[in-house]
Formats: sequence, structure tokens, C-alpha cells
Amino acid sequence: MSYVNEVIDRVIQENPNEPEFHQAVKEVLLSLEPVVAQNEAQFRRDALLERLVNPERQLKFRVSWIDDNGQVHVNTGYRVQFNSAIGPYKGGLRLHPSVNLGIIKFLGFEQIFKNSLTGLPIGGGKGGSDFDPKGKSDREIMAFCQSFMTELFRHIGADTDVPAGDIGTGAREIGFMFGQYKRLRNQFEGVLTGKGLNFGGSLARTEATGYGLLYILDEALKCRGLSLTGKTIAVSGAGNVAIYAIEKAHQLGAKVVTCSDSTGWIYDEAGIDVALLKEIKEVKRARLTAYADARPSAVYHEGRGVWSTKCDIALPCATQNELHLADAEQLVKNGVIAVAEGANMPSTEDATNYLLEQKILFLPAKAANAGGVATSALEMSQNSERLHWTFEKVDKKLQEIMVNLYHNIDDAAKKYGFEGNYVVGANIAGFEKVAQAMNAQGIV
Ligand code: NDP
Ligand code: 2IT
Repeated sequence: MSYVNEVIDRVIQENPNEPEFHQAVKEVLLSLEPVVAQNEAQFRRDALLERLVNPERQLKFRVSWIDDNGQVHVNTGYRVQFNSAIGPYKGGLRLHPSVNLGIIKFLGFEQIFKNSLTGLPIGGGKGGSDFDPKGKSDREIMAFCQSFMTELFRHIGADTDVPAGDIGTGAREIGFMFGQYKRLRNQFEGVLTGKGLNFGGSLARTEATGYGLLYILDEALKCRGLSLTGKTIAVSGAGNVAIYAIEKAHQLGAKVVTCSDSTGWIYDEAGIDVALLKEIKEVKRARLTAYADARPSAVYHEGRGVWSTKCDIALPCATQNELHLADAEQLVKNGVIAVAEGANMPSTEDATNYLLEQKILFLPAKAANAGGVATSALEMSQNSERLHWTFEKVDKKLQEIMVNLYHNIDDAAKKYGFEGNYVVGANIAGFEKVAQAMNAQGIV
């Protein structure tokens, strides 16, 4: 059995009931076969892959908080500090009832390679809780965030581990967590990113993941003599990533006709009205039915169905495993030319393989959504120098990072004989830097 397959088998055996983690490890390690083949004796001796798939540290803790009726609730908090070979652990905090250790490990594992691909000095980590922010009052959200940080604060720091947002964690939650960290440490430092603009947050961080997704897609299309102008796009999700992906797609001349949340989806033949979507999701925190009520050109459908829409480009921006094989087949049947992943691992393994076989331009999450964490690293730089850059400066750097990232994964894919396969390109390019750093730092 190959070294890669041995390690995959051990991961499955040693981490039972963590299917998303198995999926992420399998995809990455199988793509690394060509690199491993060239270095097998050394990698085996140094147990490089075993060290790569085992988090440096994983924390699991109780989070008790009191609701508005005086009832106490107990949630579980997690932080997985996966790999610090190239910089402090960096990655978001997910607040969603589906969160468990396996989900956080899959996200933390992906984050190692994504962060490496940004070209910036950040290691991989992820955290969160099975707390459900939906329907909670601001005071309840604050109570949860303060309790969560009361344990987490002792494990993080501006040069140790710098969490940020993810599903269910936006500016409001980051603000409450930052306030509690500062109070406990008596220290004002860049310990979280995605902060408010008047206390160390970076301009363009809110937009960065969605904008970055469109910047890398635009570059990949340009390299094929294509452009976004006049393209019809299907987007899933209606949160931070989806909203700013739609906004930038429109700025670049495309028309986005769908968005979705966990209860249903919108088809808007006139193109999604981003201002209305922001008002409903960012200000009112309401459901998408409110969008259809306010917009005559829009139709609301219950359940899932975004990928049945005829489109040129698909941008899954909601959650993992939301684009299945049947969806991929439908998209191809409808003439899709590109799929770029805004969410983390939104395509199932068989959907990904099918899209690659069909030679659809496929930009995998760890490359396509890296603009968010890249801009978080720019926020860390600004915090370190105690300066605040303009929107234009951050946005320009984000564009440069995404364009370089595309060429980096394109070159890596070509170098190993997988031209156009950016799953292989991203995994190899992300891995090489981390592996070299781990090698240089000895057996730790
Ligand atoms: P938000 O919480 O802002 O939005 C998430 C959106 O996805 C909501 O519309 C939500 O619907 C929907 N959604 C979440 N879970 C499910 C589910 N199980 N089934 C169906 N729909 C679901 O999160 P983000 O936009 O920040 O994150 C979206 C994705 O992008 C995630 O995969 C995240 O890991 C990834 N990502 C985020 C980055 C960031 O900077 N924020 C950076 C890189 C990747 P509802 O409101 O009904 O729950
Ligand atoms: O998945 C991700 O890259 C994020 N949720 C953003 C992490 C960050 O540190 O900005």
C-alpha cells in the first residue's frame, strides 16, 4: 500500500465518526501522491504526513450562558490549533448547531493549505461551537460570546492564534469576543480579525472573501480568453461570502440570479438586488422570504434547488457538501463553464471528480475563498504597525494576492503533469511551503 493510502487508513481508523475530516484528508493526500513519490523515503522516516494530519493541539471546553428567561444553557466550544509551521494559527470560529470536532478538524486542516497559498505568514486553525445564534437576542449573543472567550482567551494571542469569523460569526460576535479578551488580558492587541473599523478592523475585510472569489475567477477566465461580462451566475448562500460575491460579480458585468439560505432559495430574473439582500440579511437578520416579498422579479422556493438553474458559472457560498453529483450533472447539462467554491468544501467528492473529468474550470475552496483569510493577515499587519490602510490599498493587495495565487496553483498543476486541475495544483502548492518549513524546524 502506498504511504499516502496508509496514512489515510490510519486517519479513518483513529478518528472515527469524522466523515468531513476524512473527506478533506483524503482529497489533499491523494493529490500529493506525485510529490510524495519523489520524497517517499524522507517523508516516511520523518513521519511528515502523520504529523500533518495530527493537530498540534485541540481544545474542547464547556460554554455555559444564561438566556433572557434566566435559563442556563451549556454548549461545547472548540479550537483546533492544527499547524503553526509558517505562522501563528489562523482561522475562523463557526457558530452553528451542526458543529462538532470532525467539522472543526476538516476546516482547520483545509486552512493550513489555504493560508499557505495566500503567501502570507499564517498557520492553520479553526474553532467554534454548536451554539445556534439564530433567533437569539443581542444580549444572549453577548452572554455566549463572553463565556466562550472566558475559556478561549488563555489559548490565543496576536502572535499565537488569531481567530476570525465564519458561519454565524460576524462583526457583532467578533466585537463581543474582542471586548471580553481585552478585559481578561488587560491588553489591546490584534487577537481577532474582522474587528469593527474603529477598533483595529481592516477596511475591505467584510468584502474580502466574496471579492477575492471573483478576482481569482476573473483571472482564470481571462487566461482562457473569457470574461465575466454578460455571464449568468448561480450563487448559493446569503451570508457574508455570498453577498459580496454577488456585489463584485455585478461590478464585473455578470448577472447573479440566485441566492439561498438553509430554508429555501431565490430566483430573481432581474438579478439579485444586493442592497435589498444586505438590508434583509445584515440589518434585519430576516429570512429570504422577505426578499421575495419586496421584489416583484423574484420567486422564492422552499428547500434546495439553486443548481437546477441555467447558468454559466456556479458559486457555492453556503456550507460543506452542498453541491452533489446530481447537481454537478445538472449544471454541466445546462452548459456551466466554471465552478468556484466560496464556501469550504461545498462540493462532494464525487461532484468534484465529475466536474474535473468534464474539464469544467473548477477553482477549489482553499484557493478560491482564500481572499478572506488573506485580508485577515493584512489586518494583522495593520494592527502590528498600529496603522490603518485605505480601502483601495487593501483591495489592491487582495487583487494581487488572488492573481498570484491563481498563477501559483496553475504552475504547480502544470509542473506535476496535471494542467488545469486546480485541486491538485492548490494542494501541492499549499503543501510544499508547509512541508519545507516543517522540515527546517526539526521533529516537533
Ligand atoms: P454566514 O453565516 O454569513 O452565511 C452562511 C450562509 O450559508 C447563510 O445563508 C446560511 O443560511 C447558509 N447555510 C449555512 N449552513 C447551512 C446549511 N447547513 N445548509 C444550508 N445553508 C446553510 O457565513 P459565511 O458567508 O461567512 O460562510 C459561508 C461559507 O464560506 C462557509 O463554508 C465558510 O466556512 C466559508 N468561508 C467564509 C469566510 C469568511 O470570511 N466569512 C472565508 C472563507 C470561507 P441560514 O442563515 O439559513 O443558516
Ligand atoms: O474559512 C476561512 O478562511 C475563514 N473563515 C476566514 C478565516 C480568517 O481568519 O479570516
